[in-house]
Amino acid sequence: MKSPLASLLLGGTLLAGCQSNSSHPEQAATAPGTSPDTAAAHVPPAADTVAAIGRPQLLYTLDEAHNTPDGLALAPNGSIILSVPNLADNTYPAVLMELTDAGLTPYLTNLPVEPTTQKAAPMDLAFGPDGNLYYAENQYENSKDFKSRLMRVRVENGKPGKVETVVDKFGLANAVVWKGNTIYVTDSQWDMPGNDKGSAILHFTLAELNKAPIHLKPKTKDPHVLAMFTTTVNETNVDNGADGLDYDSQGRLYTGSFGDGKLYRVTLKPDGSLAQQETLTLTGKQIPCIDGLIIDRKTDKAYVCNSRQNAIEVINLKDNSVTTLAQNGDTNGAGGLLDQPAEVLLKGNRLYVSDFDKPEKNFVNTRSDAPHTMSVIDLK
Ligand SMILES: [Ca+2]
Ligand SMILES: [Ca+2]
Ligand SMILES: [Ca+2]
Repeated sequence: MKSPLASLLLGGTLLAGCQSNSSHPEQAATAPGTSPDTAAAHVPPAADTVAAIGRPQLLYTLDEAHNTPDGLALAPNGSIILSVPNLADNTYPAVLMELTDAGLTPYLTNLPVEPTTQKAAPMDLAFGPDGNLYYAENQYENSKDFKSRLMRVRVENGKPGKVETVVDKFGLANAVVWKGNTIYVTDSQWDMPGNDKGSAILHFTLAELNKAPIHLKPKTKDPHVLAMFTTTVNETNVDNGADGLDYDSQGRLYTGSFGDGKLYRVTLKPDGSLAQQETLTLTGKQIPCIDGLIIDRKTDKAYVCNSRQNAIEVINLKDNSVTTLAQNGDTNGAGGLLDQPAEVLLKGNRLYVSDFDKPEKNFVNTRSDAPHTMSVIDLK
C-alpha cells in the first residue's frame, strides 16, 4: 500500500457511493497508512464503536453493488482476489474483485449463474497448481436442493477467462484449499439420511477435475467425502457445519463449524485417505462460531473468524490455546471495525479480513448496513 488514498480514488465507480455518502464523511480518509498514526487518528468517537480489543483498520469501503464481501485468495502475482457473493442483497450480481497496489478493481463480473436459481454465489477461492482459480459456490440461500458447485476460472497469461463447473450437487460449498494436487472443499450442509445437521470435507484430485464434471450424490457418503461432522444447534438456530478450512505444517487439515464453533482436525494417511478426525478441546476461550480461517504454517497459529462475536481469534495449534486478536461490539463497520468477519488472508504481516455483515439470530452484529467494508490488521 504505497498510497492508499490514491488507491481509494482509483477505485473509481466502486467507491463513488461511499465518497458521496455524507453520513460517513470520515470514510475517504480512513484508509490504512494515510498517516503514521492512522489508527489513533481515526478511531470513531462513539463509545459503542470503539474496538474493545485490537486495532483493525479500514482497508476498503464497497458500495451497495458489493454488499457482502467474502472469500480471499492470494494470486500468483501477489494480488488478492476477493469474492463478493452479495448474499445480503443479491439483486446485485455476484462478482470477483482484485486488490492490487492500484486499488480494488473488478476481476470477473460475468460469473455463470446456476441454471435453476439464476444466481452466482462465489464464496472461498484458491488458485490451483494448474494456475487456474477455483471457487466454491453457496446456492443454499437460493435452494436447499443441492445446487451448489465448485467452479474453475481458466486463467491465461494472468487474465481470467472461461468459467466452468467442475463439481456440482453440493449442499453449501463453502471453503476451499489446495494441498499438492488435491483440492479440499467444505460443504456446510452435507446432510445424510437421518442427520439433517450434517456437514463434510470433500476432496478431489486435479486429474479428476480435468475429466468430465463430477456430479456428487447428495445424502450419501459419496466417494469424495473425506470426513463428516454433525452440528449441535444452539440458540442461533444455525445448523451450518464445516466452514473455514486450511492445513498445518504437518499437512493436517482443520475446519471449524459455523453453527457451534467446534474445531476439527483431520489427519490423512499417506495415500490421502482419512486416518483420524478429532474434535479439539480449546483453552483460554470457547469460540461459539467459526467462519473462515487461515493457518500460518511457519508458526502453526490459526487465525479464525468468530463471526458471531465480531472477533478474530488466534488458536495456537501447538497447545490449542485461544487468544483474541481483535473484537468489537455491534457496528456498521465504519473505520474498519469488525462487522461480522467471515474470511481472513495472511499476506506478509498483514491479516486481511472481509466483513460479511449478514447477521444470524443472536449474533453481536444485528444489522447488515452500509458501509460495506474490508478490514486489515497489522501483526507485529
Ligand atoms: Ca442441515
Ligand atoms: Ca457494514
Ligand atoms: Ca453491521
